[in-house]
Amino acid sequence: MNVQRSLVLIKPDGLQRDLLGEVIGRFERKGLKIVGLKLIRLTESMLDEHYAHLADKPFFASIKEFMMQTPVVGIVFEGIDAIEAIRKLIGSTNPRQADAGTIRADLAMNVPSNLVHASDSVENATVEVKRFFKDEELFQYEKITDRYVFGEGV
Ligand code: IDP
Ligand code: MG
Repeated sequence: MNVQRSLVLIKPDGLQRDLLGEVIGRFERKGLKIVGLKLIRLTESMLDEHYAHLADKPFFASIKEFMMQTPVVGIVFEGIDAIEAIRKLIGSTNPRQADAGTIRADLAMNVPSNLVHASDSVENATVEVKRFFKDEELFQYEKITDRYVFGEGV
């Protein structure tokens, strides 16, 4: 059973548009377990690391400014193959091209404010969880629904 942890950030547009519950609810209903959850005030140095792969893009400064407009909600989810499952739930980067039924397709209309960030690989998930959460902010616990959600692990 390939249990993974993945980092999700709900961006300032999610907070401003009162979509925190809607977004978190979609992950909850899927069966992803919340093992860390908090508001985070992002700093420029955190964003320089987090968006390092975009440093040479013309929109780099504006995306960092956008991400600092309000606190973001940071969540660490746990589940079988959670990284890929979450990327499927959020949809592709451009909300207008994302598959219907995904968070970005259903709730957003433009690329910078596409509501959520989610880790895209095992390597990035490990680094990103560590970037935003201390060990003591992450929890391990049993839920009575685990047997239904995890089943035999397939
Ligand atoms: P992802 O969030 O789907 O993984 P990335 O390519 O990692 O997409 O880009 C990170 C974030 O940067 C996107 O979610 C989006 O908010 C922003 N972004 C990506 N491309 C553009 C662009 O062309 N213009 C403005 N913002 C962009
Ligand atoms: Mg990305």
